[in-house]
Amino acid sequence: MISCEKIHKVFEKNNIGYFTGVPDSILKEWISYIVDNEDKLVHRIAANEGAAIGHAAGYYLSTGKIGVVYMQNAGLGNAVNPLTSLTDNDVFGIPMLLIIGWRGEPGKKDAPQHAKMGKVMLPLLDTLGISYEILNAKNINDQIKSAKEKAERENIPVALIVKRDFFSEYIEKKNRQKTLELSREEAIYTIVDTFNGDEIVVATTGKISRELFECRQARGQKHNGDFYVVGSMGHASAIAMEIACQRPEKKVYLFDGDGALIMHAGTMATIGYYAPENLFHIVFDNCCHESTGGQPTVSDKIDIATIARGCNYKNANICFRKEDIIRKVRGFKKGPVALIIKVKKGSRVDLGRPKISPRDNKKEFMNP
Ligand SMILES: Cc1ncc(C[n+]2csc(CCOP(=O)(O)OP(=O)(O)O)c2C)c(N)n1
Repeated sequence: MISCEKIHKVFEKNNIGYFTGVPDSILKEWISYIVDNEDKLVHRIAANEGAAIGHAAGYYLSTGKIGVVYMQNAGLGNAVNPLTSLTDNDVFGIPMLLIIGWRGEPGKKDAPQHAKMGKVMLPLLDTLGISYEILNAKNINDQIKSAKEKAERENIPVALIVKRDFFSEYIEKKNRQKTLELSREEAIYTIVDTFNGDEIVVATTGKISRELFECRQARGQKHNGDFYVVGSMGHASAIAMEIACQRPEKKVYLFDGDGALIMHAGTMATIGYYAPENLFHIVFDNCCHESTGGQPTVSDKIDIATIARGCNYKNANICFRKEDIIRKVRGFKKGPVALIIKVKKGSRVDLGRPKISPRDNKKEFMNP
């Protein structure tokens, strides 16, 4: 294990002060440290990991210095295009460091959506021609120094892989909690309690799917109307839109998060263009990536309802209280409409994961 202070001393010594990315729970402590120290370093919260590569490229192009891109290995998928067509030495040759959290490490227990990338991450980096090292607390000085030197010498991205429990606990200094009443879980229960049992719900990655699953259990309801998009962060919207287009007789609810929505926000334009009347896009907006440790998103300063209207949604509203949620959801008629529910950060410590496998979820969903 290593403390966040210690790794940052090493970054400072190597004149590295630019950090961008999308969070991962393995990197939780370290990203909290970065957020707390934004007065001493540059931090850009990226929409997705591909965009983070773009930010670090822009930083290098304008300063000649290398930046650090952090991500969960799931995000390597989002980053492959800029890693092959922007930073690669066959194209522009742009150096940077990639710090990648290793989910789904073979032999370690993890959720099913991480198994494949966990297995193929190192071969994928080999295929991309990206050299890597697995970070080791004892060698951290040498590893960061030599990765930086290699990146600069060869004009390439170099990856440093982080295994679970690498960073020691870091207690956040900044209080990032908003003074909001409603929890995301309460909001989910409130909506589910308005249902008549015939709806389809497509739920996004992370705790939104986990809370919906537990809500169904607690209410003694079946899961066969729910599709839990446990991986593929940001793509629940595309899945829900198509289901709504193909099943016009059903009301389709998309349970989205602000982080997931921002990650692939372009799908809002596609939804607005095809405009399925039976699609109701609910965004649980806690201004953070709560599922990976509560790191901020940029949603605090953007107006998702206005974006939805600009994307040709029929209507979009923001609400804060249970009574308003009930009124709005009961009033849903013609979609696509968006309802942005402002919820506080946090969740139950004993929150479980869907006990149904993704394949069984698919089977039940397709044969209700
Ligand atoms: C491509 C990709 N990048 C990162 C992650 C890690 N991840 C899982 S859930 C999550 C946060 C989602 O935030 P949001 O949609 O706002 O929902 P919340 O957790 O706040 O309910 C992140 C970053 C991932 N699964 N996939």
